[in-house]
Amino acid sequence: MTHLNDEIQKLNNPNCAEEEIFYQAVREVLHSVAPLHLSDRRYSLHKIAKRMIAPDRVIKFKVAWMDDRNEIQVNTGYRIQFNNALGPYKGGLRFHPSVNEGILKFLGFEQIFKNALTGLPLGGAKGGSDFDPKGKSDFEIMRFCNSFMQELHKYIGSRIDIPAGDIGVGAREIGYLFGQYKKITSSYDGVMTGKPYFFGGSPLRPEATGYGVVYFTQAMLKTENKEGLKGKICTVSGAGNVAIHTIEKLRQIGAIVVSCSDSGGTIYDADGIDLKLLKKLKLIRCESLEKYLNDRPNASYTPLDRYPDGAHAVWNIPCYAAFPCATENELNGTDAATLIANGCSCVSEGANMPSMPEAIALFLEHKICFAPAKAANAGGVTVSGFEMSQNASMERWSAEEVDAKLQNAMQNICHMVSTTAKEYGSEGNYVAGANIAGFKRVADAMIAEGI
Ligand code: NDP
Ligand code: 2IT
Repeated sequence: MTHLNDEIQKLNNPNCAEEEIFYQAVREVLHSVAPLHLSDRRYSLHKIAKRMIAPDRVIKFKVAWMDDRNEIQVNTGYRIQFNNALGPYKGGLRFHPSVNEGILKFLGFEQIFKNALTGLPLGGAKGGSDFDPKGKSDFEIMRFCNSFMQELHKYIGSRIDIPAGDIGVGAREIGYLFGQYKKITSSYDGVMTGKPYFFGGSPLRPEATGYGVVYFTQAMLKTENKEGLKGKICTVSGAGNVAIHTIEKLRQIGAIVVSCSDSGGTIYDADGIDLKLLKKLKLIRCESLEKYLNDRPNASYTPLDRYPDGAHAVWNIPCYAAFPCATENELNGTDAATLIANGCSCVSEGANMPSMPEAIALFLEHKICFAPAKAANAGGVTVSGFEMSQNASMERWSAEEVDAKLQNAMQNICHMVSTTAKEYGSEGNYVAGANIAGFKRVADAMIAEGI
């Protein structure tokens, strides 16, 4: 335990503001795994916490590319290979102006445990760039991806490190990145997941994260003897890949989804979000959500992402279940208190670490069914794992097969998380269950593999 306490102590004095978000993620995991350390001395003896917090390597590189005006632009690229105790490094790439080393370290750290929970042989990694794809032409995106891969290809491989998508990286970007990797190496292998179906992608990979969130939530509500989602009002934040497919699956099972949001504002549509319209606006045209009102005048749009008191418009809407699916730290203590006061029974995280620590504390205190990201959104990387299997064996699975396997995987994760929480004295606390179960799997492999 001294070793664990030493590591926790250091986290209270982060030496760099950029790293604070990483420390936020680390603090939560280390606090959760204290009972594990008490029950088994090996984790302290092998200094697992100290070793787990340090990424295996941080790769940082320059990405110079030519824009449409023939001007040279320079961005920074990263790949953080965090831990490969369980399998090759695996995790997405994020292209967003906010990207820095601290954000990618938090995402890579979380990915280790999420991937461990899937039960697949996958290590944890994350990467990306401060490049902003918004407003760029297809050719600019292609030239940026080509330059990015010019450097990244040295560090990845289907048995080494397999990147995928995340914010700002979808099928188009994966296509360009994969194409450039193939050109440089002459190797047609499963070095990336999230590829379009017609050249090696898995059916349902685009849908997998959002569908998985709903499958996990259904399993959690059943385990906790709570009412299901059918006929219930649900709120969703975000309007990207994860949000859209969460909304799609919620609608398929008969829930009523009344909100979505983007970085500019929030839509509230009491009649239920028009999914076809949302897809047209965000997946095809990349428009502001405000345009939703042109077709649905009875809906409302709140342009401010946050009210002056720090509350978020999405979480002001009364609901049975809330699904934060946009980005990290998008749901604060005020939002959590409002959700609880309005009778919310369940919060399920589609985004990575969307709830701030004070929000999570309130959810747990009030016995809200709370599904933490590393368990609830593991469906995306699970189907990435299925894509790797299909590529390696030169097989194609049907959408029905992938869907059945995804449902099974999310139910298994839910079972493991809830039984682990119970075993370590925190029944119903899925944060503790997910952190302990994920940490234990990785830690046991690290001990067995030696230093
Ligand atoms: P997309 O790029 O498809 O969509 C992101 C959405 O979030 C957009 O609606 C975007 O708004 C909004 N958004 C992004 N940054 C901010 C911000 N700083 N403030 C407010 N809104 C913001 O990304 P994904 O849907 O793929 O990812 C969403 C979340 O899910 C992320 O946390 C990601 O890490 C996580 N995740 C993704 C997985 C995947 O398979 N893609 C798997 C597991 C987790 P706008 O349109 O205005 O930019
Ligand atoms: O956060 C995530 O799990 C992802 N962005 C998907 C990772 C993957 O390798 O599919």
